[in-house]
Order: sequence, then structure tokens, then C-alpha cells
Amino acid sequence: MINLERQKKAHGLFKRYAGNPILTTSNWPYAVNAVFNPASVRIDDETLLLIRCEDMRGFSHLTVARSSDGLTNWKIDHSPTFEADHDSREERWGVEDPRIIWLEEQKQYAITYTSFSEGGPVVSLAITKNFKTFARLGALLPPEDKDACLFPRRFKGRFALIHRPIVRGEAHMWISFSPDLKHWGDHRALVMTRSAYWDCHRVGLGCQPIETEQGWLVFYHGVRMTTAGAIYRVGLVLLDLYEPWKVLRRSDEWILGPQEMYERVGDVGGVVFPTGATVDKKTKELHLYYGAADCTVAVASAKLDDIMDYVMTCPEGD
Ligand code: BMA
Repeated sequence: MINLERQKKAHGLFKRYAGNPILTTSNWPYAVNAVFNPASVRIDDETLLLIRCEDMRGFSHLTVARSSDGLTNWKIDHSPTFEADHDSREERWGVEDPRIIWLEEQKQYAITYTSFSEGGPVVSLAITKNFKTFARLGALLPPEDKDACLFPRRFKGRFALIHRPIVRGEAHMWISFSPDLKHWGDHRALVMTRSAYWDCHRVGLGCQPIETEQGWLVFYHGVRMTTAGAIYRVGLVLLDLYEPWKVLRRSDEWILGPQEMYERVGDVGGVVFPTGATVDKKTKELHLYYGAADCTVAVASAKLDDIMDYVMTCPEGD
């Protein structure tokens, strides 16, 4: 049965910023084809976005933009901040779609990103203190794999990574564990596609997992293939705080989908692809940063309390 009350909540949860898109190629200090799918983190009194930029060969690199309110007056690095290492076969065709978390133990930021090898996309890891110099820890898992992020701390002694391997053409979210950030195992299926739903063809992690009292709030993208192409929308799951391989809640509805022109029209129209979030410590407002139609960067916001109110009304389990 349709839960009209919950559908209404899902529909009205996020408000798009009126100044969207917040970053486009026209803001860029050098020539690029598209800027999209940004990772985000709040450092001191600034929001830092690490943005995927596609060059005029169709390869991607990552560039930093900073703003104090996370909405306006972006200061963009004048040249690529993090470029593919072309000597590495794993990064031959560029680096894409980063996610950032603060690794408490290392006192460094961890950036998981997709490196495009000749053998397909793989999940790679780099760490940094300052977003100027980076140490590469290499590819974590073999292709085809994307949409990965670490959790900020260990669980029972092990690091955890959400990622999205593609096997037999199927694209589900998995969680894997490691004692040292290098050797990964104990792979577990986490969030699967759901037949007939808006997320029936592919699912993949959105932004970095967000810690709340009720559990890890995880945004994910879900894809439905239609006769007119794919539609990328955004849903929510809540994972257990101490055993994050357990899904406590999953939204029946999507909470954000392509609606505005900048989301419907672009290099890949019909795509809303979140890769970063920040939560304001005082107001508890969450900014969700996303790539729109694989062309620009946009933001939508909601109060964390309202998101949690909604997610706690969602069905239990996966
Ligand atoms: C996914 C990723 C994203 C992209 C999205 C929509 O598979 O490759 O980088 O934004 O498709 O085209």
C-alpha cells in the first residue's frame, strides 16, 4: 500500500539551493569539459570540495574548490590538484568520483576514488593532510569496482570499506574489511538492487557515511533503465553503528531525483549523483553535494533531524 504520509516527507525533505548549479565550467580557471561529482569536507571554517573535472580528451582529474559558506564565492585551484599518475597502469585513463573522510587514527584525510585502468575501473586510496600533497596507497580491489568510501574508524580492529563491484552485469553495494588498509577480505553484500523499484538496475554509494546516534546514515544512488536511458536518483539506508554490515532501515522512496533543467539536460541527462555531504555543527543542516547531469555541481539541503525522522519511518532491514 502507498504510504502517502511518508511519500510526502520524502518528496519535501531536500531543498535545492536557489543558486544551483553552484559550480560550472564557466567558473573554471582553465579549460575543462565538465565539473561534477564532488567529494566534500569541512576544514576549519571552510567547505572543501574535491571535484571531478573532465578534460578535453574525456579523461578526469580532481581539483579543489573552497568556500566559507559552502554555497558561494568558491576559490578554485588554478591547475589540477590531483592528476592521474600516467606511469601507473591502474590510473591510465584518469581518476574519478572521489569521497573523503577524516581517518582519526592516521590524523589524515582519506580519499577513495575510481581510477580508470585499461582493465576497467578500480577503487584506489590516497591520503593527505593538506590537499596539496598526497600519498597513494594504490588500488584496493580488482575491477570492476567503483563508488567506494572508508569509514572514519575501525570496527573490532578492522577498517571497513563500502564499494560497488560489478559482477555478471549486476551492480550491488558491498562492504569489506581490512587490518591495514591494504589487504581486504570478509566481503559482505550490503545493499542490493530491488526488482521493479526505482533502484532496480544499479545501486552504489553516494557521499561518505555520516555518523548519527541511530546509526550510519548512507546516501546511495539507484538507477532505473528506461527506454529513454538511465535515471539516477538518491535513496537512504541506515547501518548499525557498531556492525555496519547490518542494514537497519532502507527508504522505499527516492529522496532526490532529476527535476530541474540542469539535472535533466547535460552530457548524461537525468543524473543526480551525490558524492559529498557536510553537516553544520550549530544548525545541523546537511548540505548534499552532487553532480548534475555529469556537467555541473549542485547542492540540496535538509535538517539532519528531519532526515533522521524520515529514515526512522522507513521499512526495517534491507
Ligand atoms: C556512473 C559513474 C559516474 C557518473 C554516472 C552517471 O556509472 O560513472 O561517474 O556520474 O555513472 O553517468
